Amino acid sequence: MKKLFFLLLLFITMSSFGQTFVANYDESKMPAYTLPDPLIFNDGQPVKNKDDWKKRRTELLDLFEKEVYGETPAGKVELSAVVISEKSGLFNGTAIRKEVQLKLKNKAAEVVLHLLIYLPQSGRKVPLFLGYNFNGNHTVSADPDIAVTQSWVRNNPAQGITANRSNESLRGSDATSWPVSDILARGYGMATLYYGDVDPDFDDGFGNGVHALFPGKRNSSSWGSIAGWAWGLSRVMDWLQNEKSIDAKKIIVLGHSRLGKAALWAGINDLRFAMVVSNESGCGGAALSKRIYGETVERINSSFPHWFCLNFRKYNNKEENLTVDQHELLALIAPRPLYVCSAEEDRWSDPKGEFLSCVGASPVYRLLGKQGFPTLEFPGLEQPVTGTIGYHIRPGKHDIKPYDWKCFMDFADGFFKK
Ligand code: GTR
Repeated sequence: MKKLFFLLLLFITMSSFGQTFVANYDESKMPAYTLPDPLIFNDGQPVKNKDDWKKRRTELLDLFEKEVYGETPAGKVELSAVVISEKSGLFNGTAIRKEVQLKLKNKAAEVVLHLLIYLPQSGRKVPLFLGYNFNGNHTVSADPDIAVTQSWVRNNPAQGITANRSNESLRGSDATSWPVSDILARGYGMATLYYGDVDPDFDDGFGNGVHALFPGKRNSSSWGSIAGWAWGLSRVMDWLQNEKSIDAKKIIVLGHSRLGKAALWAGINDLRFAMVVSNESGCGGAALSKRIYGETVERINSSFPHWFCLNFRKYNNKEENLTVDQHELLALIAPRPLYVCSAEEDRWSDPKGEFLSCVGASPVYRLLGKQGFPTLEFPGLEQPVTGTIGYHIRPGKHDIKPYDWKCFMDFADGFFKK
């Protein structure tokens, strides 16, 4: 009997491993699909004016919460901050670097975030980019003073990461993603923190990270990690907005890849963010789901079962049943400026699907009296197109590069440096 059970288990395991996922990269093999219209209410009535949009926005937000990212708990936390280090005179006497510890606390738990901030030393209030980093603040710059993250990180024996702890050897390893001196030279500040401080990126049943602050029974629309990361960005905003050298009305939230998905959701839920940047956020980010190109809903839910709410799994291989698509997600940022970028070789993130999302979000911007996205034509490489929504595709792989940053800043200049 035991042997039979074992054989059965072996069979089930082997057959599930046997189903290798083959991504579709052929436009001609995409299903025919119709995108839902962001300007039609769920009951079929048209959205005619700005007041109608307010109601429609609530409807759409509710759908994305319940069916995709999960609902963020309404409970509050206490926030306290301690400046851990502060150094001025960096970059030839032009900049200040600060490390700030933010403690989020309530009766259930305490979560500690470590913020790394660079500000021009001008003393003027500056616009600022806020975004998560993937591997810890010490990877953002080779500066030996930045504390090595003590939070959980994914093991990577090739980099000497074992026992889920980072180390000195990674210092500055992600510096090309954070061109600090360029950012400062253009008059922007920059704040970053390790996303694993907010929620370690593995499926632990939502016991750790910010989920621990709101324990209790979970249901099919309880929040996942992306919503947790987005919420964390808002808590950082709570603190940044009172900083005297930061212009609280010009804080831009940005992110690459999974952190781009989190930046989008943060910008949507927190209207204090003045602009949003999605860099190659792909499936569950800026890319349309219904195209079935590159990463799919089924694939993302199986690789990362903790990112979205359980309801999102209803759409595994059934994208046609989604009543929303990601152009409507982008529309929820309106009328604020939004910049989306793709990379040519990053087909997994579906560059065309990201571009079409910008096109699809545009009518909402126009209803609100903004330009939206100025073209229906997919632009050439390194030819940014900009309205209130901006987009570019650059050559190369899935990454965030100084060129991308240059484009975000060119775009942001148009709104914040007038
Ligand atoms: C991939 C995932 C993408 C994207 C990416 C990243 O493995 O499939 O959705 O988020 O990770 O964050 O680098």
